[in-house]
Amino acid sequence: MTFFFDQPVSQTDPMIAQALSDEKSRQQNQIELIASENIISRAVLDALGHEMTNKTLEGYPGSRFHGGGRFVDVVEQAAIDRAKQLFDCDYANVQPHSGSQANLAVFFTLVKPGDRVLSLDLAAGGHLSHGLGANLSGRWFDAHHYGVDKETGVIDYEAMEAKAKELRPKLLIAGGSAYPREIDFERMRSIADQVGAFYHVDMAHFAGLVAGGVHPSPLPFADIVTCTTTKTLRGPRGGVILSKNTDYARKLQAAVFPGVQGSIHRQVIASKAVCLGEALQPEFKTYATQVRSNARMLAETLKGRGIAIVSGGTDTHIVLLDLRNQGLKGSQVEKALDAADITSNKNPIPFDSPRPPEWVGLRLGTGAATTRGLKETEFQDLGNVIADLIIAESEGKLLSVVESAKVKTSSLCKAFPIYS
Ligand code: DSN
Repeated sequence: MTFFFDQPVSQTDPMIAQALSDEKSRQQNQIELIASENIISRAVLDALGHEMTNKTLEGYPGSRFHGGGRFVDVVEQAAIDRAKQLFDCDYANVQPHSGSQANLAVFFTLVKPGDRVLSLDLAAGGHLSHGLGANLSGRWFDAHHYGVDKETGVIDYEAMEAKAKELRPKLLIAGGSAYPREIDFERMRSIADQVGAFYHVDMAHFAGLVAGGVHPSPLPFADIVTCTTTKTLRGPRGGVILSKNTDYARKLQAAVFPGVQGSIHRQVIASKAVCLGEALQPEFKTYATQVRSNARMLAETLKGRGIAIVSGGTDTHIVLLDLRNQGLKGSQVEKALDAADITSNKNPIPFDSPRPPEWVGLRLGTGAATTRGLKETEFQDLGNVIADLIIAESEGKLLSVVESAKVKTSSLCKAFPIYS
C-alpha cells in the first residue's frame, strides 16, 4: 500500500494531473479580475490540502459527536477566536461550507418559511441566496427587493424605506455580489427598526476591506453578519457567521449544525484559521488599502477612455462596467478580454435584462491582481489595455489589438509571479 499513501496524482492519474497543472499555469499566466476571486498564500493552501480532511466530525469544539477531534478543536477554536478579534465581535461560527450556507443558517435562525424578506435586487448587485426565485431562499420565503437610483446607481434608501413600510418584512438584507459602493449600514438599521425587522448584512465581497480597516464595519449595526473567506479576505472557499449580539448564538449554532449542515470540512476550517491569522497582521491593512486604490485607478482610467462605470466609480474592489455606449454585451467583452489573458465576468447592470446573454455589464475586481503585487501604475496600464480591447471589439477590430494586449498581460504576469 505504500504507493497508495505516497504516490502523487501526477503518477496515479495523469488526466486529472494534467488538468490541475493546466489550471495552475492558467492562473500564473492570466491576470485575474473576477471580483469574487483571490490568490491564497502557500500557508493557506498547505492547510487546505492537509490530511485533516480524513477526519469526520460533527458538533462544536469540546462537544463533538465523534472521537479523535482534539486537534481539529485547536484549529476551529483558533479560527473562531481570530474571527472575533478581526471583526471585533462576540460570536463567530466558522463552519458554513459557503456564503450561501451561512445565509441559509441566518434565515433558519431569524425567520420561518413564508415570512417576508427584503433584499437588494440581483441586477442592482444583490446575491442569489438573498431570495432569487430559483434559489431555495426565494422558494421558501416571500422575497421582495429594493434597488438603486436609475441616475446615480446608488441604493435608493428613500425608496427602500417606503417599500419596507409598505411590506413590513421580517428580515432586511444588505450586501450582494456586484454593488460597488459603501452601504449606509446605520440608515438600514433605522429602517429595520422602524418596521420591526431583523437586519442581516452579507459582506462576502468586502469583508477583507472591513478587516483591513478601509471600509466601515456592519457589525455595530446588523443583528447578524455573514461573509465568505474567499474574496477580498483572501482565504479558502467557505462561509463565516458573525454577530456582536450573543443572544443569537444558541440558535445560530443549531442552525448551522444540524440545521443546514452535517460534518464539518476540517481542513477548510484550518485554512480559514490561517487566513484569519494573516488578516490580523499589519501587512493586511497595506493590501486592503492597495485593493481599493487599485480599483479607483482602474475605474478612473476606464472612465477617461469613455467607458461608463455604474455609480460613477467604486468604494470597494468592484468596478462594474456599463457597455451600452459601446453597443456591446458583457459576454462579448468577457471573451475579448479572455483572448488577451485577462479574466472577468459578464454581469447585469441595474435594470438589466434577466437573461444572461443580454446583460450589458462586465464586473471587474482588484483583489487577486493586488495580491499578485500590481499597484496603481500597473492598474492604469491594465485599464488602458482593457479599454483598447473594448473599443476595438466595438469597432469590429479586435484582432488588431489582441496580440499587443497579450504581450502586456504576459509581461505583467512575468513581473508579478505566483507560486514559484
Ligand atoms: N456570488 C458569486 C460571485 O460574486 O462571483 C460567487 O461568490
